[in-house]
Amino acid sequence: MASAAVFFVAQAAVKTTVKITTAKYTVNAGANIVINGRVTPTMSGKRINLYSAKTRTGKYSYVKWTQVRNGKFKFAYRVKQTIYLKARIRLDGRNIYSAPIKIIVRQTPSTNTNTNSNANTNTSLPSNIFGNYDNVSIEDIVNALPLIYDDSSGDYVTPPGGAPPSGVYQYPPIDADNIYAGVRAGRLYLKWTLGGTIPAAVDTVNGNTIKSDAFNMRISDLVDPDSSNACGGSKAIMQINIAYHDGQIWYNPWFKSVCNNTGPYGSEDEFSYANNGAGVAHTYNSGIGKTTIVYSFPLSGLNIAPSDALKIKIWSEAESNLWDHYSFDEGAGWTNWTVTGI
Ligand SMILES: [Ca+2]
Ligand SMILES: [Ca+2]
Ligand SMILES: [Ca+2]
Repeated sequence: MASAAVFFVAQAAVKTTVKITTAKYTVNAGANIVINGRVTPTMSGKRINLYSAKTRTGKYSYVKWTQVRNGKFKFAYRVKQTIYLKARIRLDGRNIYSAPIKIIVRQTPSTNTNTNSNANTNTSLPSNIFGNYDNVSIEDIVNALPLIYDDSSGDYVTPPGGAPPSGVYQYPPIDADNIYAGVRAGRLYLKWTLGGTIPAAVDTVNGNTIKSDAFNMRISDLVDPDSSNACGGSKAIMQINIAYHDGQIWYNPWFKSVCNNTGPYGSEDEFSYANNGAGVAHTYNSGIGKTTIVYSFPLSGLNIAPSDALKIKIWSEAESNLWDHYSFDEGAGWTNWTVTGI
């Protein structure tokens, strides 16, 4: 996978400025641009938004966000076409804008088989789907996955932060119902059944524009994960999010594993892991337009193996233009899970 490093430098003393040291980069279509940033002072927990535009002076649209950890932040952005990116940092109530970085994309095929080429030809899929997905049928795997967690339906909860003051909205596409998981040929496959259909176009509801639906799972190998001082007892965290922006829909499955720091933490965003990587959304019979989401990760990246006796904890969330947690669902806490080959 091609990657490139682009550095933002923000200096916050009396006057805050944002400086970009690399303003142009040329990569192949489908490459994963890694944007590393440094912030001074460290400002842990500060949110940084990434925006994209088709021209330097064009309208910039929100792509994704991350948080500063120990003075650093990082975005991974998969590029399809020549584009401009910039990060927006909010400090002391003011928005600090960076200058645009031009990402020039050569339209050559990527050699990464996990990379979406948008040339998938299933006629049921719109042409505006991007990210890491594969439309080839894996129904034999999906149908063999054992149930690992049975969540209730319609059981939305309000998380500690980011929710509307009157409580979260009920948004069926993120309402976890059942979760299935199993291993074949070195990959962990996961399937969630949901309370509603994942929208095939940007969804506007209750005056909110839904920006992403995200499904999360943490893995622990501890008897009592919550007593751990290392990444909340998690040896790995997995997410798939489906993001809607610029008329595009993006599948973003990712993982982090092998905790490499210890608390006390200001927030869970300060957990740090040695490994991170991407997974694949399997969209033959799930994903947008369906009431299920199926995705997979390399077992080696997760640092787990068949027969491992572990624990899992799950949650899911929808982000809107107004609320980080427009809707939220979670499991009942740490639940035993034995990694099963299928
Ligand atoms: Ca549920
Ligand atoms: Ca259920
Ligand atoms: Ca629940």
